Amino acid sequence: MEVKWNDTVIKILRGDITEQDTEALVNAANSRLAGGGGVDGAIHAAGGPAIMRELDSIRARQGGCPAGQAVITTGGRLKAKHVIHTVGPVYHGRDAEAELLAACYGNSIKLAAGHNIHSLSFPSISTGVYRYPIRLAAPVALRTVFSQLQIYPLQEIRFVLFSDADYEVYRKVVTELKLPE
Ligand code: AR6
Repeated sequence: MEVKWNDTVIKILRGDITEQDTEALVNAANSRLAGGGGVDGAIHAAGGPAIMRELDSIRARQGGCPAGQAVITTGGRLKAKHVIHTVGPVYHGRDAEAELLAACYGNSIKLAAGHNIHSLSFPSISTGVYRYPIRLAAPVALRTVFSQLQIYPLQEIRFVLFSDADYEVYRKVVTELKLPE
């Protein structure tokens, strides 16, 4: 499905984020920026070793990346030129986790805008290994992106959901959501 928000086209689709041709992809990384399973593993596998080489130098410079923050690297062999690595919270049901999750989306858009990136694909951050329930994560993701686009109006945002069930949750939430004016 597709929604227009001011000057931005927002697409919600079922698919593999590594195949997206937006200028950048967002990766659901860990705070060591060490690679892993899930979408992180898929992005490194598809993009090749150039991504980890850049993460190695970021790690040497600043250590890892705390939850809620984001760093940017090349996309290596991906169609996307850049990967923005953000670190979601591990879900325990505390209030602070929603804020950290929102910060992942907000900081990713801010970093993209700062690098003159016009189109960006997001996975559903924290809802795999980090166990954030997608029914709770989807409204946080959507609300934050819609509101951040008022400050940084990118041309296109894609939410790329890996399963039919996740796609259905997003579709439902986006139609139900009272969007910021
Ligand atoms: N395209 C789109 N979405 C995907 C793909 C893909 N190719 N592969 C998986 N997903 P997860 P997290 C979905 O676990 O919860 C890693 O080991 C998946 O179905 O990748 O933030 C990192 O290194 C789920 O809905 O990320 C961290 O240690 C969503 O992506 C940790 O996992 C997120 O699941 C981060 O956990």
